Amino acid sequence: MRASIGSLLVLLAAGCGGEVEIDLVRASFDSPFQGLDRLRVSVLDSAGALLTERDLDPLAPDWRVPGLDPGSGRVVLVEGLAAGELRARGESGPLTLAAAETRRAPVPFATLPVAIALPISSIASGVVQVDGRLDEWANAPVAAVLGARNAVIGQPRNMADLSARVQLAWGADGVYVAVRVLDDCVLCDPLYPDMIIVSWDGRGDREPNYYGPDDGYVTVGPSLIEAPAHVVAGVALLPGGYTVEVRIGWEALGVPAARGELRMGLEIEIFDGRGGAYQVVEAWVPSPDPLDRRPFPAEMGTLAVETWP
Ligand SMILES: [Ca+2]
Ligand SMILES: [Ca+2]
Repeated sequence: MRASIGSLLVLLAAGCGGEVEIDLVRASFDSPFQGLDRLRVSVLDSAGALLTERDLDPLAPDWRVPGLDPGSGRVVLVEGLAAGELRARGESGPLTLAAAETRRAPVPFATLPVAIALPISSIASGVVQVDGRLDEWANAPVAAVLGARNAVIGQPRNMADLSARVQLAWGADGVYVAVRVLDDCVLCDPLYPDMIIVSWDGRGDREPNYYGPDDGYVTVGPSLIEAPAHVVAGVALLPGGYTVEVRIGWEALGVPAARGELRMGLEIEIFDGRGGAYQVVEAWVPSPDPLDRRPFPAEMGTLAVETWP
């Protein structure tokens, strides 16, 4: 089955006939619609304010959100719920909704422990420099978010205290990970440096209690970068947090360069240090003890390398 199902579209219709086709890209092995009793589509403005929200029939072939005013910086959030609990999620990059123009944009839509990487040529602009600055990712969709629900140690006071948005892509050189971390106290404790750790299981063979040659991790924060061979990372400080960019080469992942449709293991953890401890730690897929050891491949979430368009 092709991963990109063209019929799963959300049509955002502006006045005067403009339209953005939101193409919900799924992984071939994932069933993000299964068991949902509610599919909620929200359109937000660039400041995160809700412009419109509607429930859609999860079984319908496509959906229409009409009557939006033209504008830029619109974000489409697609959430799948079962018994009131969030099960699946997708989020577009900022979209421009113009009158009398039809465009198509991808939104990776997956159950929560699955994240989708799209071709970097489709979602990032220009040549990606792995320097921690995420300019190239300005229009890319969001593959995963970390927040209070991901807390495994402590609890963040709010999103500004500790949260993250993850964007994923792949290309000839490997898998790219871009993370925007909100942390309102960066570099507050030199003994407990703020950082993220990205871990992978390149072959997706889910070793239960050891790391194979296709598995590894990279540690990146404003005061440290520790990367194994064939992995490069960069970091940049921003007001209210920091941004991280990582490229994991195919050599580190132990697989040949992808042409699409690969399944791997992936984990992302963020650490917020202050006052002599890591006060809050969030893990994209909760793992046993992120301060004690890295998750083994069998404990990681799943990364789907997919093609689009
Ligand atoms: Ca960059
Ligand atoms: Ca492995």
